[in-house]
Amino acid sequence: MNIVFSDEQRLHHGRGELGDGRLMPVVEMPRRAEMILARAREVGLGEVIAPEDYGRAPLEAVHAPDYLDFLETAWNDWEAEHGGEHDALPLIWPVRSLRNVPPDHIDGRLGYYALGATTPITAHTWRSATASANTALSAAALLAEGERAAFALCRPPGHHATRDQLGGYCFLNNAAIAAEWLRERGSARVAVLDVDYHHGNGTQAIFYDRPDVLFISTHADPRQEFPYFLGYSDECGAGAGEGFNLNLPLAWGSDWTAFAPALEAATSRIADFAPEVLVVSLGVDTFERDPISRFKLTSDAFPRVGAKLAALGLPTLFVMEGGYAVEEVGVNAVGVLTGFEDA
Ligand code: Q9C
Ligand code: ZN
Repeated sequence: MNIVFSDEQRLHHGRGELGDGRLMPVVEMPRRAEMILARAREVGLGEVIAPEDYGRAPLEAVHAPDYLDFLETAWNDWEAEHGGEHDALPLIWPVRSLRNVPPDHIDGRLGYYALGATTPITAHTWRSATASANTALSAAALLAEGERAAFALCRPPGHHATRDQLGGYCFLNNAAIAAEWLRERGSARVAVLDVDYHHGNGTQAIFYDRPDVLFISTHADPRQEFPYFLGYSDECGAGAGEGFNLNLPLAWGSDWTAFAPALEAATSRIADFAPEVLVVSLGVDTFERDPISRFKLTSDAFPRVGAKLAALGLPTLFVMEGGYAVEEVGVNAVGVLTGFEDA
């Protein structure tokens, strides 16, 4: 299958994320993409194609215009106020006891448009995030042209980004943008399966009231893990979307024995839904040596995930999400894709 990737996706490189009570080195770094690209070339997965620019319309189909304006201008506003020596990070949020209104000052706006403090905005964030979204759209276009599968090597990732909030290293929800574009291009039903270690809260929220986009996520139980405040098994969708959201949380320490039945439940629900296309939010932070995660999948699990997805027999768009064991991220991510192709 062909790979879509843009050099501009290398530019965003945060200097630190807040964690464990201090500023820590970022784990979502350009080298992740280099490792995945190198492995894809090594196994001869397919051609590497640069994305087309789809402009603002497909972003606005998923994200609020005021949020996109914020993202585009945040670095300039931050630099004007604080200088360019440190990345932009939020410090206060419109929580329960406060008012949910966007203020004028960049410090207040950061909190309004962010759901956490682990996601630095840098001078290049907007360029990399839009390139990442265009990568997802260009890979979706390959499916629309009749390809069986395509790999969007997205970075920065997307699944934590909501309609109007960044977070969890995500700015634009690449998988949701691609899924919505495929819907508007004529696919009557689209399924999004999120196998990242973390719950895809952004994607869930974007499609929560929609019966035409089924969202399913396997992830670490939010009682124990980021994003903590969404991803529970009783979240089934709302209104017309009731029954079209399925969360399959798993406990810390889950290995293939625990993961495989969840994957089976997910694929069986997708088969019932009978979508015209499948979008996979592909995170490999379920890996046993991932530095921020606590599942126990070994590298040989990833081709099995790919084979299981291939058995659905659907046109499939893989959209890269998380995976922070940098030395192994290429083997693990590409392992899913070769597992899919070899099935
Ligand atoms: N000190 C994705 O995988 N919390 N995002 C990390 C580590 C944020 C992960 C805490 C995790 C976000 C796309
Ligand atoms: Zn993740």
